[in-house]
Amino acid sequence: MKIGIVCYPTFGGSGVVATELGSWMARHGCEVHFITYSQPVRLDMLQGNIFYHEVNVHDYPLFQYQPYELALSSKMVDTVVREKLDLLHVHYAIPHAYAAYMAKQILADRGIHIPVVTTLHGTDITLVGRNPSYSPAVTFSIEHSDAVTAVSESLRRETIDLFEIKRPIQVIPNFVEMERYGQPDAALRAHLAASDQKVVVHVSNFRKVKRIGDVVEIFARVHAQVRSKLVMVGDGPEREPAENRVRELGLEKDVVFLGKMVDVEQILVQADLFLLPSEMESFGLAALEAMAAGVPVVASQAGGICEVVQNGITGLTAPVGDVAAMAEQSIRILTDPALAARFSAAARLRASEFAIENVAKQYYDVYLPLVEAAQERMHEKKFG
Ligand code: GMT
Repeated sequence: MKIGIVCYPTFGGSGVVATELGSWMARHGCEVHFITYSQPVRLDMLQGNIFYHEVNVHDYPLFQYQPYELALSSKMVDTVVREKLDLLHVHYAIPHAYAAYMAKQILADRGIHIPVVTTLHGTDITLVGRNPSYSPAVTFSIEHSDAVTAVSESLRRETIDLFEIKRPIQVIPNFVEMERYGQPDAALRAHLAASDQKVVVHVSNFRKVKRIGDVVEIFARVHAQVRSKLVMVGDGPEREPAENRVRELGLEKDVVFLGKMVDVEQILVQADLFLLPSEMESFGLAALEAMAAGVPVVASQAGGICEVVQNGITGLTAPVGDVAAMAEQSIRILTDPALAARFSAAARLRASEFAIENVAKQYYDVYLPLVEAAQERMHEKKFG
């Protein structure tokens, strides 16, 4: 099968899911074509069956805003025709589902029927998509996709509540490659923290929804009672205010900002605790990755997090913004080795339920009947 994947090529969860799903499909005999504005950060171009088509938006002084959707639709049309693609899978509704709808119409005009699968990831619905400036176009393009998937039951429900969607939405969760999460490296651990310090980790794109301020406040309370170090991985608009707050609290020696990292698992396997106090989170891929590394999670009860982190089994959860509760929960885990070991084992076991080989297959099962139906339709048109 020849699949075209459209995604954001950055460090965000949707880009990671799209890239790793594409790599898995390529390893399992599909030809995978990424169509995006720059090469996805986690994409291994040396792996066979992987191709990359860059969307170029040409600057023209008349335009205050450059028409990316137009360039993307045209690139999709061009790639489908040239590479004889069987299906387009777009990750993140805005503007990808909309651009795919246009590409599909242009191709239909040329007698090519290309099925479009749209995967909803979260903020494309819960934050950006619901904005009245976008919602009619988002509703339309979701409704006109050939199949729609959402990464959690929570996101599926929210999509139905917020938009008038009649088309069924299938839940296919995020996934992990369990084999990537090996044993901790003693030298790296020694580099990150002193031997008597606990390592607390947070990974995100440092946007407002992540409540980075809460991460710092929770850690400040933990640090007052447990010798510990906070390792912050990622970058984004909330990093600077967080660094300022860390300085105000006098914690700069024990809080380290590592910036963006491709191999996050190297840090996760060193951690004693993972913090995710987000305002909203359709799934919480970062928490799942921590669990795959056997790390207990303390998180907010936002969106789909509770479908991943089992309160009292793989970690502990509290209402959004309840910094005191999350600090108390973190201290409990960090000071009770038996509890931490129990959570750690259960976290890894729970993560294995989201192993890529189980989840990627669910996407393939969505693709296959659509591709077969499209081929049949084109065959009928040609031969009557
Ligand atoms: O805001 C982010 O975390 C990035 C965003 C994205 O689309 O890149 O992540 C969303 O998609 C991830 C992959 O499906 C989910 O695991 C995240 O929970 C979701 N983020 C939010 O809902 C805030």
